Amino acid sequence: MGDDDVELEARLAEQDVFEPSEAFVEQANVADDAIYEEFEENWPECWQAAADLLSWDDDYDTVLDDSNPPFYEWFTGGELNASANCLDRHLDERGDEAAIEWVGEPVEEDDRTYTYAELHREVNEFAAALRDLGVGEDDVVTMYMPMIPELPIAMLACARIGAPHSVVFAGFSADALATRMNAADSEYLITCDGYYRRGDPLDHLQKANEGLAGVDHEVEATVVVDRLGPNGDGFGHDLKGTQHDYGDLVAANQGAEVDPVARDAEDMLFLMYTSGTTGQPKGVKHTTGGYLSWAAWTSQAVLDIEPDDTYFCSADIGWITGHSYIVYGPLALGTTTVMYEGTPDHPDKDRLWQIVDEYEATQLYTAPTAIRAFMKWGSEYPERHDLSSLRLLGTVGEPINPRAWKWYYKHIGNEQCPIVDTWWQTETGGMMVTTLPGVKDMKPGSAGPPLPGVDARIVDTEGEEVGAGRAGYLTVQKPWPGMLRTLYRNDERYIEEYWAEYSDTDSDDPDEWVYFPEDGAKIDDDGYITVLGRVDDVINVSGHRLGTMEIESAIVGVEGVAEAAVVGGDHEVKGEAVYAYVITEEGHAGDDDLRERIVAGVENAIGPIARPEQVIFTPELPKTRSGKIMRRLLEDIANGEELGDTSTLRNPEIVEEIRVQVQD
Ligand code: 6R9
Repeated sequence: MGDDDVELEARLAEQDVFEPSEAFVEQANVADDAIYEEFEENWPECWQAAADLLSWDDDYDTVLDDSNPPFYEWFTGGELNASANCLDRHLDERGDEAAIEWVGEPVEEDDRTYTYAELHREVNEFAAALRDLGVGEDDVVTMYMPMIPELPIAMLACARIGAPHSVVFAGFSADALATRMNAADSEYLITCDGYYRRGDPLDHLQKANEGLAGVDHEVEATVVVDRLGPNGDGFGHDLKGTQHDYGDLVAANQGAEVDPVARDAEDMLFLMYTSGTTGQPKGVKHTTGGYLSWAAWTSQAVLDIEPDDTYFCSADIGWITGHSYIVYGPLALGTTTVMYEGTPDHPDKDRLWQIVDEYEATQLYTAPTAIRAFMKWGSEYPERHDLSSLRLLGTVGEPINPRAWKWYYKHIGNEQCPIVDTWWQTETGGMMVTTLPGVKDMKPGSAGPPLPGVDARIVDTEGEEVGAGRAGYLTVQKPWPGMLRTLYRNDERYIEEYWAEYSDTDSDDPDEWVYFPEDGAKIDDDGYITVLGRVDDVINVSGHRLGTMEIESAIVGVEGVAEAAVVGGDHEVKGEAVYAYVITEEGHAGDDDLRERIVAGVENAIGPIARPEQVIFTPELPKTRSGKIMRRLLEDIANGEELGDTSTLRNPEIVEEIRVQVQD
């Protein structure tokens, strides 16, 4: 630690409340505290403010239809098109301004700027091509693509013709792709030949083709973007059959214009699969009117985005953060959104700061796991660059510890930028709990109060509100426009997963319905919420949600494994890491070979992000007398913590045997 850091720690360590700077407040999009009361008194009509940020082809009749909870409908009767809202309506005033600044891996020096006019043009051309391939309204189109501009182009092209997209994170495995295409009966895939990772070309089409082999229905067409050019020749891929080259399709449709399809506000804009407690991922359904207005309103109110900004979110579009806050929110507001390909430590550990400097980014939205890594690498990396263009900083994905918060505040924001710590989920569509940066003080470690009009409360197991300081469960007691509408083709599971816990599921009174995000939390006297983490069997690795069941079933699928239990253990940078406790089958040794096959099995089934940090072989798992695995105990072992009373276990002797392996 340098002298500066020592001084910073001393000065900032004591401080637990931070005010936004006057300079920020003066220009903030929302600067009046009265908004909280106004929205509460005027709920749900207050959400017209969000809908008003969009252009509607047909006005809506009702703000909220809550006649059939929890199947809420927003802005009913309204019609709009998401691609027209993100592109066409900006053309007159901002046609020549940058819509997307794409910063590619620094291999080819091929950064690209798309003005709104250029983006509009290519989206139209590709939309025409998709139609030619047979894509119709409501056909689900899957995208399996890394951070290349053709991904947002494809998303907007689908939105233009009313075809919902389902983006599968490029780091997911072939199996994960197949599972998601099967679950959605998706007959179209858009992918690419490969991409660069730390300077090296990586074969992606092979993985896509393996995934396609696992699809249980006919695939009408696959579109392949040529990202690597001659650098991909070594992979030897030839497009065959129903595979098309993206470049050829766009060229063949040069200058084509496709009228944006007027979609009902409640029509599906996209599906996004996310991990749950069971092995089967959940297909979260988002709609055109509610989702887009939520993404736009929160981008304006929380990220303080204005059209003249150059806004930079370092997330991947394969996750919800990228959907809402790289693509839809920023483009709906007509600003410049920066997307980058690669990793924050290549070619050097100043990649993000280099981008902020070069593009003069005004906001940076990133994840605590990244901030913890930056902190570890040291402040000399940001110090190499001029970061004075930044006006606001944000974090998302997991709780941020006060030390990391303060490092971010000082070394990236120069104590001038407010930080918004935004709690939300794939299911919520956009931000729910965070400070409004021009209005509220910040408390490091605490996300802040619920946004105006959001009725988030902390309750106990009975659903009763708990007092300040006590841990409980986070709930949302009123619907909001950006909420998921259901789990795709599975209304029952939608109710079971999110509502059953605290609702009277026989009632048609919306007051009896409470949304449960499966996070633990506490609240302080000022109404600031500190989110404590998941309370289900989902772990959060580097801000990514992984179901322990999914990982366990991958491990049990490996030859030689009899049983497995997966838990999250604390990790300095990743937040949580995967710990796998494994019982081998008779005749199989728990050796390095099996360990390697287990790691490979998890990577094949899910992807490298789910790779176990440790595989611990054990003859038994600690179980209660009723036969339940004591996960809490396995977590304590992973975290090197003192183990409490184990005498109620069926097999207490096993605990010490496992502990010695992990902790000593
Ligand atoms: C946007 C996103 C959602 C889960 C969520 C919670 C955790 C997200 C957080 C946070 C504490 C924050 N989470 N933001 N925990 N503070 N600011 O991350 O969506 O991938 O669906 O994950 O992430 O546990 O339930 P998703």
